[in-house]
Amino acid sequence: RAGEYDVELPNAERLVDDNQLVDDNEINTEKSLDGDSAGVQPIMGQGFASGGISMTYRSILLKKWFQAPTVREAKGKPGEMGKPVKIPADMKDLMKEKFKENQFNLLASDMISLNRSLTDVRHDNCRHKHYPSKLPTTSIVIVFHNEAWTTLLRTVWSVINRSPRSLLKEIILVDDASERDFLGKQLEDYVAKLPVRTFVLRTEKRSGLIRARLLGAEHVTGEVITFLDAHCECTEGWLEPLLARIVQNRRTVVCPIIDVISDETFEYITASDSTWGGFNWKLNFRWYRVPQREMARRNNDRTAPLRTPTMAGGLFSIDKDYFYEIGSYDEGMDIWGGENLEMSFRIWQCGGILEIIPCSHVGHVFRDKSPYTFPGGVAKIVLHNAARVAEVWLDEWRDFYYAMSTGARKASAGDVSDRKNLRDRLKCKSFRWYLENVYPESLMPLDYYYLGEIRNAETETCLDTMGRKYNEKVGISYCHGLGGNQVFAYTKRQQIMSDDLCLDASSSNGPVNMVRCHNMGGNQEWVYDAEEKWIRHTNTGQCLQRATRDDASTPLLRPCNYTKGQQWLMESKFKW
Ligand code: LR7
Ligand code: MN
Repeated sequence: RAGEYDVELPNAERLVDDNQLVDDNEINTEKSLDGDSAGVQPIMGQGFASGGISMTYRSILLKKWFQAPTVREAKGKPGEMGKPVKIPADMKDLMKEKFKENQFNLLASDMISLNRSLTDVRHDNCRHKHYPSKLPTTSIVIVFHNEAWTTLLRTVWSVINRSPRSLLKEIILVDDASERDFLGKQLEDYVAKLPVRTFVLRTEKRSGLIRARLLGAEHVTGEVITFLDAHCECTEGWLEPLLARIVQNRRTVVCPIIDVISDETFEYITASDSTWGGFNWKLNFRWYRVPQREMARRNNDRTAPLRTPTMAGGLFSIDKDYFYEIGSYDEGMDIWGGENLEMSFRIWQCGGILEIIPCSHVGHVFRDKSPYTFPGGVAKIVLHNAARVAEVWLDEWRDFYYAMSTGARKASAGDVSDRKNLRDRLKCKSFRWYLENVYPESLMPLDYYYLGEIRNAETETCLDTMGRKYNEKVGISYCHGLGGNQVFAYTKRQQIMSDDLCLDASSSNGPVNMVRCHNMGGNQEWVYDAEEKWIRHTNTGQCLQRATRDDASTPLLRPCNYTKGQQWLMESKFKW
């Protein structure tokens, strides 16, 4: 329904999905799946070719390291080398039943070795890169609520098996009030026997992933904190390039490429290396194609660090002291959501750098639904967290967020004064600076004349996306004044946009469609004449006109004729 907030369920979209513009052929299929990476190739210890250790890094603490040995394929076992697991037909019912526990194929996960082998998915040029022979140590922090045994421990084992041992200070598991027995003493006994110091911390009550991570971070003794979700698999050479980048500049926060572990088959699927993080008006994290300008900045080297406007949030490394200097996390955020964008904006606006390191690959089980409860309701929690982001970091662009729904306007951000003080204390730059310098491609336009409803003067109806998707006609309906589908921005680039959709016409009699904004004028350029109140389509010279009785659902494109049916009011300047 119009104006109602459709809360995006916590189903972080897959990297290889929808029109996120990722080519299929970038999924890596070229590698032989049989043991081509078996055998150790020691390339370490011989100094470093590029960069060097920055003087700001506390170099006395750097450890000499040697590459971890490759995990060999256990021939004949399910899922080895990242292959998909096939469930026998007579087990399909059991499989469906178990799927509900974690919203992934638990039966498949349980069949796979905790030490399963994977292919070396890195770009060829990554394998020959040299990193400093001394790197900082890291502690791995993994928070979980009701995680499955096999996914949790496969995460832990993949860290142990594929990280240079001397760089691995400890693995800290933070149990966020799970209700599963095996995550109690059984887990503690198990991790006590691991070859790397590993221990379990527990939150007293369900505190959400943000505060659980803060608890884990307090116990970190390594120089760098590396956060992982509890259903990941680290691949060969994942850690070295992350740590090496931090050594060069300790204000760099680095993420691996997040590959896809299928929630259905547990197949390991390499993700695109030309994708970065963005966000929409609702403040949902989204993957988008990396623009040409960033490719050019990297001299078209696909293995060079990629500056990303935002991060997905679950998998990253950060210098421990820097983590606290820059304000760790917002403790006022509950359960899930928002912290990824909050940290992204904070890093960029307060003098840091956020990067994806393409030579580091870690798989993550992406799922469609969240398996756990959101005490108090999903909408309430997610909107509360997002409102905190908007209030503290977005300046006037917070209007775009609030415009999208009454739900967002009603959800309370709570007290954000501490976070605003932090922003002042760190002398962070404005959101305008961020849009200009970090993310000019953002869906939030840098300059815009208007944000609000667009009302026809004759019929008192308003342009309305009707919640329709790409390449469908724009709608028109009675003005409800609730924002959401009836909110449009008229931008300085002369687009009429709603989130990622722009009004677009390709022939002089319409229709007027909603097409993904391309920011290149053309069929998406409209001139609003504030005197005459007409909206003229530049390419066709035609004017936007109210709907007719024959088809009351969509406005028309007709020769300009000075009638009231072609007058549009942009007056409800959006106030939340
Ligand atoms: O109350 C909770 N307590 C927890 O400890 C809720 C969750 N958790 C744990 C949970 O068990 C898991 O280990 O927190 C971790 C993340 O939760 P997920 O796996 O349900 O989140 P996600 O993978 O769907 O969501 C992404 O966005 C989140 C926003 O809050 C976090 O930043 C996640 O870490 C993040 N995951 C990734 O970045 C992996 C790539 C996904 C994408 C895009
Ligand atoms: Mn996850």
